[in-house]
Amino acid sequence: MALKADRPHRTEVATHVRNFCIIAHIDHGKTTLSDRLLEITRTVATRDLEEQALDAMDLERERGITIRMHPVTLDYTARDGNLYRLNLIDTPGHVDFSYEVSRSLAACEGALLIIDAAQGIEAQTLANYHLALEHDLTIIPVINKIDLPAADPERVMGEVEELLVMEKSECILASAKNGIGIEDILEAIVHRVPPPKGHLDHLRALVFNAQFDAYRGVVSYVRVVDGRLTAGTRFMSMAHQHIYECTEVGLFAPQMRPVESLEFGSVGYVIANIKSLGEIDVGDTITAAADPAHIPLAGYRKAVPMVYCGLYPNEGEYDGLRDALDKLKLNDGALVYEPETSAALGFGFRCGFLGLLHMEIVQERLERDYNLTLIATSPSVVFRVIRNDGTIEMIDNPSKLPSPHTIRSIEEPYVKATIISPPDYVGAIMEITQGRRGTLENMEYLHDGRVIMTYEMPLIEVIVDFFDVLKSRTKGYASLDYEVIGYREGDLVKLEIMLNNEPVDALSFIVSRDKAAARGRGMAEKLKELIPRQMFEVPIQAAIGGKIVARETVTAMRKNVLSKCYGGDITRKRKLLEKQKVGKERMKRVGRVELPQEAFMAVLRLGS
Ligand SMILES: Nc1nc2c(ncn2[C@@H]2O[C@H](COP(=O)(O)OP(=O)(O)OP(=O)(O)O)[C@@H](O)[C@H]2O)c(=O)[nH]1
Ligand SMILES: [Mg+2]
Repeated sequence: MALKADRPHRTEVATHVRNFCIIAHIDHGKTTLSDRLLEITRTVATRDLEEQALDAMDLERERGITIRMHPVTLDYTARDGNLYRLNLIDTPGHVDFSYEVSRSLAACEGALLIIDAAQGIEAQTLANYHLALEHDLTIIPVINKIDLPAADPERVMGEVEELLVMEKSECILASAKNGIGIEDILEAIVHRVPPPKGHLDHLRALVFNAQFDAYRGVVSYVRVVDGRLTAGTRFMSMAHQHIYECTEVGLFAPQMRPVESLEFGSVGYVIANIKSLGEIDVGDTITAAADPAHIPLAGYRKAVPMVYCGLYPNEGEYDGLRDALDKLKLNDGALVYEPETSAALGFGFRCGFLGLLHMEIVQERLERDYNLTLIATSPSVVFRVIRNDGTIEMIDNPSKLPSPHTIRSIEEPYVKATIISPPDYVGAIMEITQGRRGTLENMEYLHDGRVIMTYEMPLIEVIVDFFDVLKSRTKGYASLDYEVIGYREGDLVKLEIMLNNEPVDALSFIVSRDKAAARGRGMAEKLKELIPRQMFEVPIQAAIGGKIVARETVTAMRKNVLSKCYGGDITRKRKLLEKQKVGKERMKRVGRVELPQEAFMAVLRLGS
């Protein structure tokens, strides 16, 4: 279909609407600030307001982090006497979820960039700032937590001038906790963020998120760009060319509240008879079925899984795991999975995640909400393998790596990593990154003495506990952000682990050749610590291309837990046996050897 420009229409301005998102480095106070905005605009009564009200998921509340973006509509009477409708989107700060941020940006004209007054600009502050610039948003810097004794707003304003090239006078000083500066923030949104522009007719709406509800089907989160959506509107999804009839539109207030219509410029939800999330894509454009637009709205970055691992259930739980993954997938577009079999672990799934935190969260939800016991294999990236005959294969599981003599080259994903740290730790950072094949691209000193270092590094080196090591070596002061920049050739080999003289596919991993032998030794030592003694001797070997590079042995022992009970108290004995059973649940029998979950994740802890 040739793209025809949409007919010119008169552009209107929704004078009293403002759409903005809240972005920041993790923990700088986005969700707490949202609380204050909900409170001051009486969107939620103070007595009903729980802390971090928008973090609705159990996991979000427990961990104190935002995982999902949350839209909410506020009505605010400004100092100029006018009533404004503000659509706010709270976003997650962790690097794994930066795609959630890019979704939110596409629905807004402005962004509040929150900066912790004690910590200053961190790696994700910069990353989010650049994302907001790419989307042409008006950025309002908010220096939060000025109530903290360690707060130094002057210094942070200096950083804003230096790094964000914005005026000091544009900064708003605030404390989300103590309610300082909240009205100034609202006024700045009203006066600095431009109102949305669009056409009165000729419906176009951007689907920036979608959730599945068991009773109502798909709830699409939309930003109406042109025209109007009402119950009864027949609309078409431009990506799939399917036509639906809208049954309800509404606002997030913060619960879903039906309204008569969503006009251009507004943010809300749409319910139609959409049975599964596969029928509508996040990033899709909704248009009127009777008079469709020709050009879909520009979307945002799609979520690409970066990290893969195998998830293996206990015996008899395979179907349960499949159902649970199907259900989770309904509300987690970034999760991918497909069945896989492992010689060692049996039937399971190969799953793809945005990063390690995402992986942890999915695993925790599967275990908790669906009552499964899982063994996770060590995380891997996707390698690009070029065979001698020129064919290319994408390998997300080290055990699937073809035999070395059929391979011309192996390429791996690289990232650009940005680290911000006080100068005292530069030496430590250089040491860590060098050990991980990082090359320093740039190093800059800020006025406050801190250093911004930019590295190019293989992604696998970043996901394998880089962040933990960085945090511990810099006493928690360094912050990290990274983005994938493409594939590069590497001198890579597969390291195989053998237990009891049998290779265990689930323990093999791909590593750079010059580090392979050392990693093999580290792995063998770690496994020796982790594998409980069995009734027989267990040899552990690490091999590269059939050549053994390390060997350890777990000596045999007969373990009798009951020997601890002197008296004949049978309930006590039962308790002990029960306890042992619980301890065993996370064990997997591989050949004749019982392996604990930690053994599969040992690769992750080799660096520390
Ligand atoms: N002292 C002080 N603490 C604050 C302030 N604002 C937020 N906090 C605290 O900072 C921590 C993080 O706050 P959140 O609002 O969850 O931060 P966030 O930016 O939403 O975090 P993520 O969504 O996980 O990126 C919490 O313990 C808050 O209580 C403030 O103004 N002053
Ligand atoms: Mg939050």
